[in-house]
Parts: sequence; C-alpha cells; structure tokens
Amino acid sequence: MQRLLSIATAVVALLIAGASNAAEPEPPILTIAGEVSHPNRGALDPFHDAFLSHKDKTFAKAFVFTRSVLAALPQTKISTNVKGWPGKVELEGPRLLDALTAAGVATDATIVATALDSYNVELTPEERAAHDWILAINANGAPLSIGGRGPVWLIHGTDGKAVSQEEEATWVWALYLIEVK
Ligand SMILES: Nc1nc2c(c(=O)[nH]1)N[C@H]1C(S)=C(S)[C@@H](COP(=O)(O)O)O[C@H]1N2
Ligand SMILES: [Mo]
Repeated sequence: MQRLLSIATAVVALLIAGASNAAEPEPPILTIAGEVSHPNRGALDPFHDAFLSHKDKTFAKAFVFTRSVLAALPQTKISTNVKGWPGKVELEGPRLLDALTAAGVATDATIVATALDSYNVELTPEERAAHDWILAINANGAPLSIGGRGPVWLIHGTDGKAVSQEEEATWVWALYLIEVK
C-alpha cells in the first residue's frame, strides 16, 4: 500500500511538473553529424550507436539535440494542408537554421537529412535559403512520436500555396539524422 501510494504521488508530481521531468536525463532525438564546429559528442561508437552503425554511418563528431533543447530554441509555427491529407496540420518547432547555427554548421554547407526509414534528402545552401525550414516537433499541439511522423519533421511553410509533388518530396518525416558535407 505504501509503495502504491508513493508511485501515485510520483505520477501526480510528474503530471504537475508537466511532460518533462527536469531531473530525468533525456535521450537525444536528432543528431547533426560531420562538419560541426560546436560538437557536444565525439565519434560514432559502434556498440552504443547501434542503429547508426547498422545504417553504415560514421562520424568523428556531432551535435545532438534532446527534445527539450529543440523546444528551448525560438519556435516557429507553420500551417500546411496538402492534397490527400485529412486536413490542415499546424506544425511547430525551431528553425532548421537556428539548430544548424547551434551546432556550428557553415552557412555554405550542403546537408543530408535522413529519416528512420532511410528516406533522405540533400539540401544545398541555396535550397536551405529558399524556404523557412523548420524542425517540427509538434503537430496540432501534440508531440510528434516515433512510429508517427517523429521524432522530427523537416518541413517548410507554403504561404497557403499548393505544393508540388517535388516540393513535398523534400519534406522529411521521422527525421533523426542530419549529415553535414
Ligand atoms: N521518412 C520519410 N519521409 C518522407 C517520405 C518517406 O518515404 N519517408 N516520402 C516523401 C515523399 S516522396 C512525399 S510525397 C511525402 C509523402 O508523405 P505525406 O504526403 O504523407 O506527408 O513525404 C516525403 N517524406
Ligand atoms: Mo512523393
């Protein structure tokens, strides 16, 4: 009974504190690997980085973001409704540019954004500058999930204009890795 009570108390405390419990360390959800001048981790470790290693990735240094760190950057909201979607989706997250700047990625770098299903898109500096790209972490007010379109959805606003298939193909859901060339 005592044990049950303390679990109930802990759950209530967590609910009051909100979704994030500051005392509990969070895992990184997005890795920016390669040419980063402010790395916060070292080289790929084949044991601990099993998924990346399985995907034949290698890097000497990287900058990793937890969800809280992405959420602590200035947030941008975009609203998109693409033909075939069930309706308007409001996406929220930091600007790609701010995340790349935090990691120390050069403005003239080409990046490759890769998703959990290995879908990947290369973005040149020109393509990066052509749109207000965001790293969405919330959709319609709910956090993006693994198994859904999370952990991160790389997307840009369309100012209400229709998006072409080619453009939509540059949006990457289930994003977890950005490699800097
Ligand atoms: N992770 C991931 N992102 C992806 C894809 C994919 O297969 N995997 N397909 C792309 C393509 S080609 C298109 S048209 C859109 C399609 O998905 P949606 O219309 O359901 O967003 O997502 C893009 N992003
Ligand atoms: Mo597509």
